[in-house]
Amino acid sequence: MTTMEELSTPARITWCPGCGNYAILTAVKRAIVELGLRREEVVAVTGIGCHGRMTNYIRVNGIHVLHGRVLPVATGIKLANQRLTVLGFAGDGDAYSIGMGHLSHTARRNVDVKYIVHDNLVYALTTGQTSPTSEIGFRTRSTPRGSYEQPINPLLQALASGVSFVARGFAGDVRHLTMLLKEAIRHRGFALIDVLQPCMVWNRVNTYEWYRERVYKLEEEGHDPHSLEEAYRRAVEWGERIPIGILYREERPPYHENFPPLRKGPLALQPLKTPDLTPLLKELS
Ligand SMILES: Cc1ncc(C[n+]2csc(CCOP(=O)(O)OP(=O)(O)O)c2C)c(N)n1
Ligand code: SF4
Ligand SMILES: [Mg+2]
Repeated sequence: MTTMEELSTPARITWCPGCGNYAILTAVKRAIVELGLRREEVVAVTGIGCHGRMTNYIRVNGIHVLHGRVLPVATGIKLANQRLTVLGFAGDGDAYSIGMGHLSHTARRNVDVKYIVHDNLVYALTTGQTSPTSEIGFRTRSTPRGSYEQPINPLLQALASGVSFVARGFAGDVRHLTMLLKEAIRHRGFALIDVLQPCMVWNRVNTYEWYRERVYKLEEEGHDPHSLEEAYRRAVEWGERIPIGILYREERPPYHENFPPLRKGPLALQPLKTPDLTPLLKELS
């Protein structure tokens, strides 16, 4: 059984003090420990951004990929070996800007990967520009007079794309986030958790205090996560009240169960057959 200590790495953590990424890191480690997963069977895929350092700070298999390409790489890993638990970590820029197209296709295929979006409503690593989730009026270096673009709603996008497990977490509540991660990992199929992640430097509006005054837990209000209609109704809530918890979950077969080449088991465990090309080469010569 993996312990919290075994999941730590000697890397010096360079996130700013108070950054919401610390809570996400702790929750992920706790979820792995509490689910009794072997760290050798967990893979973390990270995009480019402050969140991308997750692979440096957690001792599981890790790959740091191109900006916006977390889901294609995570899909490839899962299809090669379904025994692995594949966790994708992306920023709001990564996931909902350059990587947005991948969301719909991973969703419709129901690939069994877990997508954790560190949603700080800003491009942090590149020193503060608006992201697709920045609110109207949000002042950044790229929008000194305030953003004038309508933000996207990631939960609505996920529901409309057919994501089979849609949740929102808050980095100010590690215990609740751990619960969400455990449920997402247990879910058979694609799971998205959009995590409200305060950034201490580039977002002085959506702070821990700002969220604490607004977040409420869906499970404490009798929300039925099996109702798509209910999920849509909750997903549009923002401002005075912001729901966290599991918005929607649906049971349907994950991609690898329908994908014909995988019926004989994981590709990684199938024998390598080198075809005899001699007849073909003779025919072509
Ligand atoms: C293909 C490509 N385009 C642009 C960039 C520049 N870039 C690096 S990180 C980033 C955005 C980071 O914002 P986000 O994904 O929200 O991550 P955060 O730093 O907030 O965690 C951008 C645009 C890049 N590295 N690669
Ligand atoms: S800039 Fe923001 S997101 Fe990046 S490490 Fe600092 S607090 Fe965290
Ligand atoms: Mg961001």
